[in-house]
Amino acid sequence: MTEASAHRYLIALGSNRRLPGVGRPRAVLDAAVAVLAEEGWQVEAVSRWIESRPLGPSSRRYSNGAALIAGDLEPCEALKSLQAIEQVFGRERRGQRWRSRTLDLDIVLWSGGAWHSRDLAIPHPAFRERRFVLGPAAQIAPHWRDPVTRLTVRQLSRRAEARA
Ligand code: PH2
Ligand code: MG
Ligand code: MG
Repeated sequence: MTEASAHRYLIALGSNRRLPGVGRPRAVLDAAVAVLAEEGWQVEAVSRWIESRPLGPSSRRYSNGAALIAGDLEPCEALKSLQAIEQVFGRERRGQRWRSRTLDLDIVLWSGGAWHSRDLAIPHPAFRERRFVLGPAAQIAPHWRDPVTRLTVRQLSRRAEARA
């Protein structure tokens, strides 16, 4: 029998560049989920991938999705694990903010509630306005409650759709 994991995270996945050897953005997201599992995360649920218009300066469309992952890493260590996976997929952190990227893995919510440190804020500060995060997240974690607004992911998703 395996011990239950200490922490669960709702993460958002995004890609808007193809990666040689892997393929187009959707294939990058598929491959990222496989690497999450290889790195020891328990992948409990994965949304469908959606296509979305880029928010910000990039002109390429994104593939986006969400996943529920469990493990024993605390938020700062979890962020490092996700950033190491981004690097496996050739993500460069130099240069323009929000430049197009092969893989973006963001922590949206954490089972421990809110977290703030120098490099990391949970909940993700912008997730309540992002339909490309909330739509997929509502597929896999509709009842998860945002610790700040006390609204569920489904309620936040419906609110964002109504405002669009
Ligand atoms: N991520 C960004 C900036 N803009 N636009 C879409 N559609 N999807 C994203 O994942 C995204 C974006 C910064 O992380
Ligand atoms: Mg990111
Ligand atoms: Mg992001």
